[in-house]
Amino acid sequence: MIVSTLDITHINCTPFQDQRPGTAGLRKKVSVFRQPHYLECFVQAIFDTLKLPQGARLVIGGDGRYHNAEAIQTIIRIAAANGIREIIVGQNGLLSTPAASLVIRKYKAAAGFILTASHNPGGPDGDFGLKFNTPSGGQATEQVTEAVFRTSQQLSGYRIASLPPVDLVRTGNTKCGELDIQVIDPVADYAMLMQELFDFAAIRTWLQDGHRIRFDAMHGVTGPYARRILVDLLGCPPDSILHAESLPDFGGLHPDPNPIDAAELVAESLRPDSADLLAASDGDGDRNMILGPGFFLSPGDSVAMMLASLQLLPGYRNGVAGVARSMPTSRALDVVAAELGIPCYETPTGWRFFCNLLEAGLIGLCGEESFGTSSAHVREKDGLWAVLFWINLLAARHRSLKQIADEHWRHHGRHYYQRWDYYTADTSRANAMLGALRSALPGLCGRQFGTAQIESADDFHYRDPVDGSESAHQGIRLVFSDGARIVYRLSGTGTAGATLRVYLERHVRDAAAIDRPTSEVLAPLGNLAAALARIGEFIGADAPTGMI
Ligand code: G16
Repeated sequence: MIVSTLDITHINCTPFQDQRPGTAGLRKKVSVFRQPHYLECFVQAIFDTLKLPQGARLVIGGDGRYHNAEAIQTIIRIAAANGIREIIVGQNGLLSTPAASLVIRKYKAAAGFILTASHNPGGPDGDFGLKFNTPSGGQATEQVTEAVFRTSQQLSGYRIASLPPVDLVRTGNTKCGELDIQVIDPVADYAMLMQELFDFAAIRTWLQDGHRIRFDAMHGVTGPYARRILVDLLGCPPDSILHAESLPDFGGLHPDPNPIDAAELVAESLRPDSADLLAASDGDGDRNMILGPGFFLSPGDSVAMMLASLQLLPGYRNGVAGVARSMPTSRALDVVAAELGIPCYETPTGWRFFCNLLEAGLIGLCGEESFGTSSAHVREKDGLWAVLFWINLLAARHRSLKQIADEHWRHHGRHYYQRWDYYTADTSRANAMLGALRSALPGLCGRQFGTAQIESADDFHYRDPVDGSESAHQGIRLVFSDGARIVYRLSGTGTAGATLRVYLERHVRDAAAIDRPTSEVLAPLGNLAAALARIGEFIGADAPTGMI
């Protein structure tokens, strides 16, 4: 029992009813988080639920978005009042999400707070978010986040210590009474780990041979990481990095590495003088997009091709015990896993569902359609890791990205893949649509459409193989006899209205048909998906509001 000499106050307030975390933490408009007591109550609900031991160590860091600086000071004061005695925080409050996961693991922290709304826009009118990770470095499970939500609804107030603002600009140790605060270089541990996993010497040689890369940090947290690793350690010219400065409003950009939001990079890839590899990461550095000259690599293909070449890279010479993908992600990974004779697990959307599998050693590589890929080196998805993986692979295989993809597709067939999004301001309409579709499922199975039949129609239900926990209603899927599949689910990361996501996939085995435009191949399936779910009728949208 530690007797505190800190000046701690209990503030009474009315609980907030809307603090249910979504796919990855609690995400709300900045204005919501800035309401008096809002952040404080959510943080208190986390401490009340986690019941960390007195004197525990905590990691704090974020993507540098607007409101991070103030929020970090608040979290430090509440943490101190709740018995935390050691805090590790990234310099200037920065830690990319994968680096935070690494720091939590490496320094054996009891928990970590990551201040991010990931790829969501920032700034005073943008989004803010907070997620908390466990000692494994992974996000809290759905059961824990639900418990936090229940606690938040019954809270009578919060405890807060009176402390001067902590200087986050200089690295080093500070003592505030019995509280020890260590401000660390956010990049050092991460850069060290990357050098263990990848062949930096081979990459340097590849770059010296005249190959070029281009990395778009989208004014998110990865700028300083890319500068240290790509420029200082690998020798890329500084102008290889685009939007390198971390800015609180991401320079007004939408920091989401996809062909729509990273259009500038896509345009560069189409120029005759394109770099050999172009890549982008998001606000908090956990997502990645990979491009080659005139070529976009879909995330589902990326993880499948990574598995196929895994053992060429130093950190992965022994292969992996298994792999996993989220259910809506393309089944390209399954095909490679089957050939290698290793299991491929199918989980609900959300990186947290991979964590038990990683922790139990059942998998060593996993990926999602939402531009997330990672391995067992941390317990979050990792944008720069994926970029380094691909650079290392190009250097090791002496092939272009497109050549690697073509060879892969000729061998395994191609999984054409696209996501159609439909936004509605009225969440009840989207829920009504999914409800109607769910009721229609029994009648859909066995129905014929052209030359294909629906072989199975269900609402994905997951049972975690490690702890047996169950997660219901994780997406409606229709599997067709001709290699096509449609999946419907609602996004869990938005902060207003609802976005219906419709995932379209068609596996084509014929080597003569692997080079067709994706939208041409999938348009009929997308139209069928809209008709079957009566999207126009329920949501009032005749066409998707976004296609990725
Ligand atoms: C988050 C999760 C991802 C998940 C994605 C899905 O990504 O971390 O695991 O795939 O959300 O988003 P949605 O529910 O909108 O389809 P991030 O990068 O926002 O943390």
